[in-house]
Amino acid sequence: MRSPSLVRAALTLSLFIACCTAPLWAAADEWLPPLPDGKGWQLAWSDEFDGKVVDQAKWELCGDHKRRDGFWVKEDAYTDGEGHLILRTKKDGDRYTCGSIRTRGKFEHRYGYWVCRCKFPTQQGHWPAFWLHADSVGKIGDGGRDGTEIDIMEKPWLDDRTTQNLHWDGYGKEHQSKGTRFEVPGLSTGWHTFGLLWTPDEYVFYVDGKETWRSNAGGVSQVPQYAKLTEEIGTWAGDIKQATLPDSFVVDYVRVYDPVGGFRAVVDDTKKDLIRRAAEVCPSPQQLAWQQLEFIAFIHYTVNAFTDKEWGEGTESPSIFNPTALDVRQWVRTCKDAGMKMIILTAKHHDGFCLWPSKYTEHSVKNSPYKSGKGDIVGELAQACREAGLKLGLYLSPWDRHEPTYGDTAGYNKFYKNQLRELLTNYGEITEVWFDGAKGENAKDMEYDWAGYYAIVRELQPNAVIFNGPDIRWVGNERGYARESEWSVVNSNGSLFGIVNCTAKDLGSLDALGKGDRLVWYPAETDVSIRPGWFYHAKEDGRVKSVRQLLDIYFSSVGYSSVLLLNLPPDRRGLIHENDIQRLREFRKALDAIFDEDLAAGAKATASNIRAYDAAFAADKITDGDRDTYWTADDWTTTATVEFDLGKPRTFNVAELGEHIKIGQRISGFALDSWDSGGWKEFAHGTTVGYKRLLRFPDVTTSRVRLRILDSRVCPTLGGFALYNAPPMEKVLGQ
Ligand code: FUL
Repeated sequence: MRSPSLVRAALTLSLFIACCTAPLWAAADEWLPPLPDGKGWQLAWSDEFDGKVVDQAKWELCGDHKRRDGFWVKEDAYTDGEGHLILRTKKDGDRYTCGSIRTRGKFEHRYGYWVCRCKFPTQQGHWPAFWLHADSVGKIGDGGRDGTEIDIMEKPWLDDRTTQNLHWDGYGKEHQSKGTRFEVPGLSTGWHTFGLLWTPDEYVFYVDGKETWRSNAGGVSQVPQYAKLTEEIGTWAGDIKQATLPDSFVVDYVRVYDPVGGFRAVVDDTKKDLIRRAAEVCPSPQQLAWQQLEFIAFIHYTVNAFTDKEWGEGTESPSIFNPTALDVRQWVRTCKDAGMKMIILTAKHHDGFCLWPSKYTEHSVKNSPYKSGKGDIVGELAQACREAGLKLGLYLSPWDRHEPTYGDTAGYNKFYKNQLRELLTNYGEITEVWFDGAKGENAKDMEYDWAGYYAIVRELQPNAVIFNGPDIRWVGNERGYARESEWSVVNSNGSLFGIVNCTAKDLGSLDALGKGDRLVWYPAETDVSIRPGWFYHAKEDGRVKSVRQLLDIYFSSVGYSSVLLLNLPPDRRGLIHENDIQRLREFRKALDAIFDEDLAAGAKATASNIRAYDAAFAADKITDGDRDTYWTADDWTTTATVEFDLGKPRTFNVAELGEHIKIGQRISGFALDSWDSGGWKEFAHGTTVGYKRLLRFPDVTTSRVRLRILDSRVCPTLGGFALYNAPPMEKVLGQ
């Protein structure tokens, strides 16, 4: 009993009180767990123990019968007339007895905030407890969902220790449990509150309003349960013979609160609903296959190589296009040796000059000296890629400064679609179609028929991904850097081209997703040139990016779940310049040296939570070398730890993480710790993971690594984890 009459009071939100019409009753100074904005608590049930006797409309008095080393007897459960329940422990002849009450059959309820205020006994040999039970705890087969013993407080010790536990699947062979023990200074004297916030997804335990433990072990009970206040006698609590009796466990009140409108109103709140929907967006098979390419090449080639321009005017004569030693096989070899898996060629850049003999224009290779007008660079490259096992992508600039119909929406769209059909029909499999949004300031006004363009790609190349269309987005800059938090799930703004504002700083946070009414999988491609320009300029021969820059780009693109599209511009000969080739060789050498040996391969992995205790989702799936198997946790387990035992001390300075993105992207915060002389020490952290997250850090030597997932949507997944020891680059490159 706190106050003889309950007063109408502020609960968690004054706002709530202001707009509420039903009377809400709670003790004025009651602490209650926070609820989402706009939600409030209301009392569902309580006993303040104000009566002269225990209210048997609320409680069943247990006994008389044996319980452990003593007996539960009804006479040991009574009220003191001052607003308290007394559960007495006494010696009665040669037997020890104690009190126990429960609400079975009188108040059975699921979810809510359950709290009891109590004062502890002072003698050993018996222990007080406040717990929830259900007759179905013994049912086996659905974990603890069909009933769990929820021990909100058990205190078999006379000092300041206490314990909170969950038990399910009966008490026999199938019994499962999880719990925590801890100490609260001052707990053994005075009044204290013990609370449980039980939601459909989780249990959160509190002592004196401070969270002490949270768990969803057993899957969280979904059935109504009854409260129990008990004393028990047993050696667990010491020797009862040494106790000076009687002794008592005093309870001030038990209260149960529900969120106004029920838990579903809180749990299914908009944010949680958004989180679930965002977590469930998955890549298409084409997007997944594209992501796995990781590192691909861009080849920018047109009349610009001969005019030393970046954007041609469209007025160049085809006769200037005269590569004397053009060798697509050299391009393919260079890309393949560098580890690139696809080449995207500018079949037509803004100047309108076509690298294939298009029947829809004279502005092409067919009127150039190249192979006396008999050449077809798209065809030659397609053939060479096929032979080498590389994929081919094509860039067809919508902005065409040569084509006379440009500016006439109907006329030009027809022309463009014809060209697109040519390219997508005559050259075998095309894996990516690159739509460029660039348009000069003075370009004639016209509307591109994006829907029509995309439809042609889908019709002719159903396995291709569309860049700047529905499948792949631009990372937002041409410097080679993805975002710190790169989410592949975004909310489309409804436009066809680009579908989001690709340059926005934040595209994927819950805030950025807004209402999430058009959630789509839309991963980032990072395009950057190996030189300052996209096209070849002899004056840039000395400005090929350094290995250090390229590594930085790699870690900032591939290492942030993006695909790296690195541009290599052939020169006037039609060859990739020696300097670029040399740099790419060094870059490959550096990558090979870094990723030479995964020091975490086969490491013993253990996780704090395994989905449904299913071995198919166990932590060893992370280090089994198979990215298609993965570890995951129960739904709404948004934090977790995974420990990797490397077997022996290892030194490393690069880590790699990968989610199982086939089923969506979830992780939004993580940290990595190393075991260091008796304690964990953080050595790296990050936000999103996605398909692949690479981290670099100073050398760490340890035999154990811990991954802490700090936050994730619904539940994390992890398909891969690796550690590497990158040697000093000077050593690799012999500088
Ligand atoms: C831009 C173009 O204007 C550049 O010339 C280059 O092709 C780059 C990849 O895209 O929008």
